Amino acid sequence: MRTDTGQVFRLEDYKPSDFLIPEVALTFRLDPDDTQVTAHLTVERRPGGDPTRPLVLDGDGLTLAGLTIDGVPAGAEDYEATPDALTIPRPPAADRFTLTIETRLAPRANTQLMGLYQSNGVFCTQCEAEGFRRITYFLDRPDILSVYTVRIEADRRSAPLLLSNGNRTEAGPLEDGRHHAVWHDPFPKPSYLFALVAGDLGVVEDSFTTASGRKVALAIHVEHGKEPRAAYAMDALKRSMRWDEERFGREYDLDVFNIVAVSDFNMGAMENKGLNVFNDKYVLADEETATDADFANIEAIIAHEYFHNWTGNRITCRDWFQLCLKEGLTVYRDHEFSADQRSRPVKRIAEVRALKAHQFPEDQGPLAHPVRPRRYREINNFYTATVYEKGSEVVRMIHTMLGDETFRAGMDRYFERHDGQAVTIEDFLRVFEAVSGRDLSQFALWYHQAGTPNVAATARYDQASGTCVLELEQSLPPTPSESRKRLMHIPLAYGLVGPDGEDMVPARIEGATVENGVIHVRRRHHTVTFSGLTARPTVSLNRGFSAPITLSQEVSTADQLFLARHDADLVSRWQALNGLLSEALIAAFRRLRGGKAATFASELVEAVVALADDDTLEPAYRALALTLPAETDIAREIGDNIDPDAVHSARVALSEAVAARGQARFAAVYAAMADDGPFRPDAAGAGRRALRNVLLDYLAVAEGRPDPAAAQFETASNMTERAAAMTVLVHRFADSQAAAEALDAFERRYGDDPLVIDKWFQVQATMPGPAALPRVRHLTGHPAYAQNNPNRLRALIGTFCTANPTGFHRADGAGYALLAETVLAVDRHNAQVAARLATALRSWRSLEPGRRGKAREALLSVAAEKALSRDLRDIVERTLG
Ligand code: B3K
Ligand code: ZN
Repeated sequence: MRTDTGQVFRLEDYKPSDFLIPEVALTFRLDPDDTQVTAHLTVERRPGGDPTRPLVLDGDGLTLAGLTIDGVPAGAEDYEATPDALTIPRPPAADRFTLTIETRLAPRANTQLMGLYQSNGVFCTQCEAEGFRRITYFLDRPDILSVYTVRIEADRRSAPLLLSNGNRTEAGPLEDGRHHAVWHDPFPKPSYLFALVAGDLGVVEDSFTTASGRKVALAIHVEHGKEPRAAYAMDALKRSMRWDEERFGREYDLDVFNIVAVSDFNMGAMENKGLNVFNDKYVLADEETATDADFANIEAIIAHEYFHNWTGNRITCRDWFQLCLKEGLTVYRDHEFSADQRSRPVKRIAEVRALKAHQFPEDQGPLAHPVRPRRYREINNFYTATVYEKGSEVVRMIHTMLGDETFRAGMDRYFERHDGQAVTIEDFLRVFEAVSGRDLSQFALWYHQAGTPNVAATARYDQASGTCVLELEQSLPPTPSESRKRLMHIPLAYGLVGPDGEDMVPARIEGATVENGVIHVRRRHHTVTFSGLTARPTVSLNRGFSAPITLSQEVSTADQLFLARHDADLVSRWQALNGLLSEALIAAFRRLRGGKAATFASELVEAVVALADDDTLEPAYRALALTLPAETDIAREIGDNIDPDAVHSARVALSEAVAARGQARFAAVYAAMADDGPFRPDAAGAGRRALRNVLLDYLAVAEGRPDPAAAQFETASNMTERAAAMTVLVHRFADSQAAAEALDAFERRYGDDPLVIDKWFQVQATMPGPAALPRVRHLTGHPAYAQNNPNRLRALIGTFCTANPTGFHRADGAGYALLAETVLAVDRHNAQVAARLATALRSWRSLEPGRRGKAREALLSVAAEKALSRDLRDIVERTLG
């Protein structure tokens, strides 16, 4: 575990290092318990650097086994080595010198899954953010760019495959059943992009010819026997490579591109240059074992890591405060890719839902931080929804303001000007200012200020003059350590929807800059006047979710319903309906809390039902619109004093009302959406299955018995249908024979396939009500469960704590106790995963007093532990505030 010195890193303290390391030659003599690493570093003094400064290399838990300086073994007075640092107080005076550093590692014992470790016997590395310093002493910071040559030696039988970054330049046998390979990566890169893999894996091979005619060998390495399950990932990779050429003019630059899937991985995947390492969950898929959601995730993550080759690798971050420079931008690029491959409005709605479900609560709670944070204690805790998802929204806003052509010109300029550099958000914004001639200084606050801005809006229409006056007022709530906020530049896309559903075009607009359907809100208050209108418009605001804000709109239910039916923008249409549903659910929650029954307006229920057979809308869209706001969404909208049981009851009541009214129509559409041909994981097929599965839930609710779901479970020909049926059974009819039988059948069929059993853990972990907790505790003793595997832990405990509001937030606090106990146990072997799990309590302050007190006790019990990792202590202390 890393030493927690309590040190805080600050953006304003950034200083270029006094030394550079242009070349690195690494030799690994791999052994599970005693790997020898020899790092031969070419060190240069940075021109202008301070010549009297010592050279201090970062380490993390290292033991120095040997050191030479310019080829001469170092004497005791020449250096000081601790687990955390190697200091050379008086480095050679020359401009250029060499260091040869030897360290010894035990990959098999590395449970943190950072640095060099073993997963199922496969040697692999994870270096972002600061894992390279667990391999050797180094200037482990992203602005040190080096050319790497890597020699790997290993046992030939257990590790026939030897991979590192770049192109392979040499390979051959050694004595004693060992062999070696040498890899050279000609592109200077930061240490966090270094990777090595050695093991015995199966492979799927293919090739890609770039736009300029270069042939690239592609390979995806997976466990033996799982090769057929990598076909979709390979297809997604080739589509990603083509798309980046067509959309951004970016070609791949090495002769080979390798992807390796491992089963022990702290997160989703890693974009190491030429050698992406993946959590196997995001590589392996076929219709029998993966759902449509899995296929979509694989497509998105394969694309994301590939796109990093330009946004992250060729152009990297100057320091970790700039993380959003690569992550926000690359998420934006993978969102656009998925939108182009699938349905744009459906993709956008899914993004908005994810943003509201994950980023909004972060931004509105104790862990709120700017897209570009100014300080951190542990950088791994900043791979957040804010950096990634809000970071992507900021790039999207730049695109919205500049339009396709100028945005592309800005990106082209960014690649041209900064290729091979480690840069900042300021560099990024500057290229867009240059190509557009705009001043983005106020807009830049999106990177600097935390919190979700709110825009309050009212519209009034004056028939006599044909004018519509829109009052807009922005506000930004205070967030931890930022009480005073500056006014933001908010690009608010809008439409004036006429009585016939067509957009109306006003003759004149005054009161704000309005261009291309976007109102630029820059002051606290704007009065925007649209004149020359022939009828009363219904104002549609924040179309396409152009800005990641909350909107408080004084608008009648009739107008909302009108937009829900007629807005030309499908995302806004969904937002209008979703807004109405949220309001209805909040009202029902309040009635239930007051001891009354929940009731719902029949026109709202009918509006939902009518979507099911609206053939003008694609099935995927209908499926999304028929999905009621999640319990966590309702809770977030309510804001404080949350009683999760009442939220749950309100939602159940609304689903019963919709189910009862729609039953006959739902049954007809359910039948019509049945698959008619072979399984296809594409958007159209997935959309039909999604609609069918939403309707299945309603049908089971309407009938009040598990039969429809049991029937689908029996006859399902793919995992999407099977898992959905099992979910309806377990969530709606937990005590039924049918639910028990489905769980048994699923376990028998997939018992030895960990990724599939994760779905079985998940469905039980999300079972509503107090019975989930004993079930989850019991499952921790299941032979397929393993707390030291991040996927298993997340499937069971992670899912329980983040996606089961009534189960986790049991009034007796037993859910919080389970979390505290698990977090402490995991922290002993994997700090990063423990810290991530602990964020499940980030919204504890919004609970009703009884639960709030119990949640606080659980957090305090964790904080009281003396030997916490830096990762976990940082999260727990910030959460407590
Ligand atoms: N860059 C990695 C994430 C690394 C997380 C380190 N704690 C994957 C990605 O965002 O593409
Ligand atoms: Zn990324």
